[in-house]
Amino acid sequence: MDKNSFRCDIFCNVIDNFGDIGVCWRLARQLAHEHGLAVRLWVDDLGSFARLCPEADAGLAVQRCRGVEVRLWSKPFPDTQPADLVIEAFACKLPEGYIEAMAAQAQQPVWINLEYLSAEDWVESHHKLPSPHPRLPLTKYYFFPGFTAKTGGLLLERDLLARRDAFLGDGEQQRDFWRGIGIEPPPAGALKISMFVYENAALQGLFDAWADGAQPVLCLVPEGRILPGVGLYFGDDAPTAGKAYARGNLQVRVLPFVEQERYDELLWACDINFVRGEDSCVRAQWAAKPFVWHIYPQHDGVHMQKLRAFIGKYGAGLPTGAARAQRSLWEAWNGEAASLPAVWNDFLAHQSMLREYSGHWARQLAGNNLALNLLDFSREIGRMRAFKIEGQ
Ligand code: TRH
Repeated sequence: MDKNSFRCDIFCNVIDNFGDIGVCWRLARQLAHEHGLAVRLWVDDLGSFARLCPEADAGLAVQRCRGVEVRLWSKPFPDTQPADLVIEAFACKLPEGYIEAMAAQAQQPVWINLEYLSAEDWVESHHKLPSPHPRLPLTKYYFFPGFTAKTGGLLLERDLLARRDAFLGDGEQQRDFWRGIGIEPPPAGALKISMFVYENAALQGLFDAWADGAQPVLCLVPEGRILPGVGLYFGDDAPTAGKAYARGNLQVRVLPFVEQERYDELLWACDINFVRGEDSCVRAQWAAKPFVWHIYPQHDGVHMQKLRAFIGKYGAGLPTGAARAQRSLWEAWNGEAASLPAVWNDFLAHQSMLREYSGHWARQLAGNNLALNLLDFSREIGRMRAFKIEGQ
């Protein structure tokens, strides 16, 4: 790392699950690897981080992982020189002392609040809005990821789509993937489905549809919150990674949680992906396969508005029948009363159209790259004029 590199601090407060750290870790790597920034990732839960990056030591307050300096966000916060670019992820509230130190810099850092992803229309008008500090001469700027040109776009590594296409075009890589997870490559006629979701009562009806269906289904379930539901269906009160189950035409394999960089292969290898939260949902879009989104449930129910906003944007380019099939399954999976076998069969009937469209959707989004937009915006704010972005 060049000692003159621009420095970036990313702050991540892990609320629950893996989405907050998932997005921050992905962004940190991208800024370091593709744009030459010296990145420090401050995270308050190294245990969660170590699940995504198993080489990390959850007991170490300072360590280097994959070209990023990973630091424990401890309380009290250590005295530290603020970076040139400061990214507060998901309004996580920076340490007071750090904010004071930012204000005391001769050249003030660019301070960005990176927000959650939403397809709602209001995002466009809130993207890049300034928020002056009430007391100090500092301004924070809101930066919203999104699906339209007037938003910050989505995280996408420079080589991801080429790696995906190479994987899909190479039988040997695919066979290696199946061997790597300890499964014989499935026969051509089997429908391969990945299932990374929250607990969901609708699972039982869906498994019934697959068990009774005409086509063999291989369902790959990374360990996580849905496992008790899988165990309930198969009468196993201790479902764990490595276990296999079968009923009728359905086979289920429970997979270990893998490091973040390997999760994409699972999405590429499957025909249909069930995903959740934020980051896995974006990865499913880059995988360009039909997918089903289990949105992160919020107490006040606002998640259903977010779900409908995305369904509206995504479905706008689909023919009516396919759009209806997608909407019905997504709504049923997210808690709307419906007959799961019926909506599943309708979805499956539109599989080839949904597959074709998912490729079109990914190509359309790929030009709006979040990391590039973030760096361009940082320069626009005017404090990083001399900043040379690598890789442009
Ligand atoms: O874990 P999540 O449910 O995270 C959620 C959401 O982000 C939500 O918006 C947020 O508010 C909440 O957390 C607090 O789902 P998400 O976003 O898909 O993150 C999962 C991460 O885990 C993603 O980066 C992919 C990664 N992953 C692996 O690294 N290995 C695996 O084996 C699997 C299945 C996932």
